[in-house]
Amino acid sequence: MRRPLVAGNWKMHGSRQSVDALLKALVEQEWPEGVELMIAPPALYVDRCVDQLQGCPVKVGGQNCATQAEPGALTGEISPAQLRDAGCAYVLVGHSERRTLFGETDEIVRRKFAAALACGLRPVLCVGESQAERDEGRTADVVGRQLQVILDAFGVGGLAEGVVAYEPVWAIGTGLTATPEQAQDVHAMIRARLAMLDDEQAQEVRIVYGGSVKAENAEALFAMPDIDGGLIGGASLNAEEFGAIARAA
Ligand code: G2H
Repeated sequence: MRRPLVAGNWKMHGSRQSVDALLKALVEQEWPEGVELMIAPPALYVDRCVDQLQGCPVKVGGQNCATQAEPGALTGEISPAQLRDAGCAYVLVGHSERRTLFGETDEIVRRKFAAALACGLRPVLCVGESQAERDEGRTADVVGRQLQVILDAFGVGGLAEGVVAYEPVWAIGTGLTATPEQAQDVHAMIRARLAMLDDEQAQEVRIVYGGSVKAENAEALFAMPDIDGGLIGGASLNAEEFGAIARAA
């Protein structure tokens, strides 16, 4: 049985004051048993999140990391070793905003995935197609290519150490959500691709959905057989709504 993961990606939101208020409200939520929970705050606030979530089942993750674990002359970067040292359990890699706005290639994503695993972090590998790619019928090609880079390097077993997040770019922050059936189709395609390599391990890999998930659409998405939770952006900035989404998993 795969344990669902409900993760919040706070992106570049928050101040010390608003983060403290959100953390207080998160601590007061009723969290479901059997669901893994994580928030990825801006790196500056990781420390206070780890401190203030002591005793709360919500884990902390990074939104991004450097391509290497070792210290070095990389101004502005944060290594996965530093995230681990600060108390993170997870790190997002290859989010579409990193790929499209910051030029992250599949090769950079592969190196981040490797560095995260080497530090004992669980990488959340984000994959997904743009609207144009979907319209051209290239969803399977694009998602397949993004996965293959990781599979070539680490196999299905390596991927199972992390999590796959399917986030169709056209559904991110747009209010447009993939229907449960659209999302399930891609999740099933991903799992089938993994199963061709290793059926047993493919059943262990968690594939979460991201893209305008809210309390009102979470239950239908999470009811799909290959959707193992969600990566939640905007709606994770509200503790009550994030709690409701977690309880729907
Ligand atoms: C997709 C998602 C979280 P949102 O980026 O990663 O954000 O739920 O705001 O679409």
